Amino acid sequence: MTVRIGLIGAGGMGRAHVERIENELAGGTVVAVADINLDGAKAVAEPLGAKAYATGAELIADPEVDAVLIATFGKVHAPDVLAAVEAGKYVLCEKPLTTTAEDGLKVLEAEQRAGKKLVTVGFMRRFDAGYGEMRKALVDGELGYATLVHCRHRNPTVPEGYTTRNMIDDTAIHEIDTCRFLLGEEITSVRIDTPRATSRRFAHLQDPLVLVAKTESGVLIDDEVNVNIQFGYAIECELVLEAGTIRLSDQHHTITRDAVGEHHAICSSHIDRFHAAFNQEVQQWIRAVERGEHTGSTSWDGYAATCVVDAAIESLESGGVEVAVQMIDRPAFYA
Ligand code: ISE
Repeated sequence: MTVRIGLIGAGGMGRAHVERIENELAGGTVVAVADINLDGAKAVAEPLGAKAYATGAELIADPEVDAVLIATFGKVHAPDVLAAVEAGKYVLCEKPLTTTAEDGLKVLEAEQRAGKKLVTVGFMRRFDAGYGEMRKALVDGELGYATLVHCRHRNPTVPEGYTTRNMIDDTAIHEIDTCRFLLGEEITSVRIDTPRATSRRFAHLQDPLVLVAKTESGVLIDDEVNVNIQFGYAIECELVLEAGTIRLSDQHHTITRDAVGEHHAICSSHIDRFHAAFNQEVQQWIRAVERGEHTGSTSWDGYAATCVVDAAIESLESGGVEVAVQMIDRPAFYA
């Protein structure tokens, strides 16, 4: 069977997914594209012979769409995720699942009413080989348990519309999920530190900022979020265990030596840095949809990450105090 995918959101991320589904992956094809900008939807849909819609609701209602891929901005995810779940369709939604914990709860409730897990959140780092090795080392346990995780999340630049809130709910959310995934436990409190701001930012931004979090077992996480670092897209992560450390390597394949010195290329965005992880994520999702199964992170993961974001925003707005993360008990459905 070929999974007939409907894409909502014809921006850069949506187009990158179309490219991988049509040219790199097996088992799926994009049959419909929806975007609030109908011309944008048509520009992506027409070369594929796919249908174009101006709303996600119309695309979800199309009986020829088997599964839905949402790649719009976070704050408009909730109604489309809920509509897909209510239509009984599998949905892969880019992060954040929702931008409020309240909307996250609505998704959890709708999915439980549907009686099966239908929602996968696009936390693609879970499919990155390096993070996978780190997780395996933790599970194997030879180096003991984790005590600290040091993370750095650096973007070259961001557009003027990008807010300090987005540095948490759109950028740091990746480390929030990655640390939950690596450590296999929830984050219980969080605080935001605000160092001297770079002059290479739009004036409204607090850039960089550092998110400091603690987990149930007491692991301390520090995450430098720096969205105007200029030189490239750079993700670092070091796990400190009792008897060793594990550090994510850079993603270069070759090193050049010349008159300038020894150097290698640096990625420019998440789309190239995590290309292989995105491919794995979407390929596994297509295969799972074919079998009628869920794969990847759940809406619980999306909800839990949003609860940590909410606490971080509260800390930011209250001058950096440590804020306890509030979340409901994990329903047995997501055990
Ligand atoms: C973007 O949406 C991503 O998901 C990237 O991984 C992140 O680095 C960037 O800051 C976000 O805006």
